[in-house]
Amino acid sequence: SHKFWDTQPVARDALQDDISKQLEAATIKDEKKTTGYIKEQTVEEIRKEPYPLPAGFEWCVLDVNNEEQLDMMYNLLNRNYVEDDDNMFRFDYSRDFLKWAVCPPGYKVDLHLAVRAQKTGKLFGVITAIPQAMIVDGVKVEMVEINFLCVHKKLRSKRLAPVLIKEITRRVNLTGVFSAVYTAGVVLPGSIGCARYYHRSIQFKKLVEVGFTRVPNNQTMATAVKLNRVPAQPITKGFRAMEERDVVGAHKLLMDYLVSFKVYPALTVDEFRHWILPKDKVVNSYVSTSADGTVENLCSFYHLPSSCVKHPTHSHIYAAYSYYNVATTVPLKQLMNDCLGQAKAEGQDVFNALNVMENDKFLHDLRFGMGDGNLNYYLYNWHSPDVQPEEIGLVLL
Ligand code: YNC
Ligand code: MG
Repeated sequence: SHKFWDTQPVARDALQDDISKQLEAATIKDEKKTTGYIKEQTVEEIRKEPYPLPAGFEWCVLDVNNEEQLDMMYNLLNRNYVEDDDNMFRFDYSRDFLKWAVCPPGYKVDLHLAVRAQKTGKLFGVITAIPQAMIVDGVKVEMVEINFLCVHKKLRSKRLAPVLIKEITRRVNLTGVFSAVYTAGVVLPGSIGCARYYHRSIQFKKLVEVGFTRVPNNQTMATAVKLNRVPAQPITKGFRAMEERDVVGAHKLLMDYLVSFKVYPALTVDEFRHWILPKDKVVNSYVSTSADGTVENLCSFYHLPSSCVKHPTHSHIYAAYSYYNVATTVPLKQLMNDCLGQAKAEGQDVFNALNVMENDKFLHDLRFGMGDGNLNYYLYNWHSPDVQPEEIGLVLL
């Protein structure tokens, strides 16, 4: 049972429930009532006062355009954010990445929420929300994306996370938004689907040295290195970095493509420009166009290094994460192979991709290996049918 989550407007996990509940879910599907609020609310009925914190702590917001406050957020996450199961690696989102991730068009500083010690001002917790309309089973709904929930290691298991979640929810609700989307490695109530990470080695030798991967039993280091080579030059004709002049066409290409998925973001042109236009060491994107400039193919990845927590010489694994990709005039596999080449040129050690959208079409042939651990997709206060990974058209950072 979940002391906190059982009180929240999220779908109950059919797998953990009894058969009558599953039948109930099936009935809802038959009536085609697959999507809608779980709990109807109005702004007027939302609590006006912040939730209380334990003695000695207070709420604050983080202005990430202020270097000192950005540093505080960066340091909390760099030391306390997500680690792998063996505690060998920890996400090290860069400062520039964090600014980009929490400041899309329409962002609100009030939703970059933190908990600090009253006396010292030291940060002990953070959670962020950014606005994003989503399409769920064909229905458009205003939502926020929740990310960067983190509690300092010294304050773990003291029920601070539910307070952070309740307070961000209250603040979001006061803006007239009542639903949210988020992903997490852990299994919690409210999951609508589950995807898996796959990893493609680029700097194979380094990945072995840091303990991220191993030389397969039937291979030598030299053969493994050879097998993981990527094209030095793109195969796709006209493949180049995306530019401002491509934005409108690439936006149309992506949105026309995303319509085929059950869950995807309803990106405006401005949001698309923010998320996809290249930003050094943050996000890379590439297009190819027809002679008249029509964007025909698009691929992209974002930069999320991990610290090697215990390694004596290697400080980081540099990882590219597959973002949004659309291939219309070349095979997706070819486009992504070109993308791997660019990731290598950008200094990446590994290329990661979820088995969402059509990624399954290239994962095997391009030598991606299955990771351990799932990424669960969640909706807060919005009914959705369960979705298979290939029905998900959303990648969160
Ligand atoms: C988690 N990741 O189940 P129950 S992902 C949500 N997301 O509640 P305590 C989580 N809930 O089961 P700790 C969660 N992890 O009793 C744990 N919980 O009902 C639940 N890790 O709280 C948990 N970042 O404070 C339990 O736990 C309750 O001290 C226990 O803190 C948890 O950003 C955490 O993995 C994750 O920093 C902060 O372990 C801490 O352990 C930590 O005693 C490393 O909490 C970093 C890490 C999570 C990354 C992410 C998405 C978060 C989504 C949050 C939910 C948003 C709901 C929608 C809100 C807006 C609504 C509108 C409109
Ligand atoms: Mg706690």
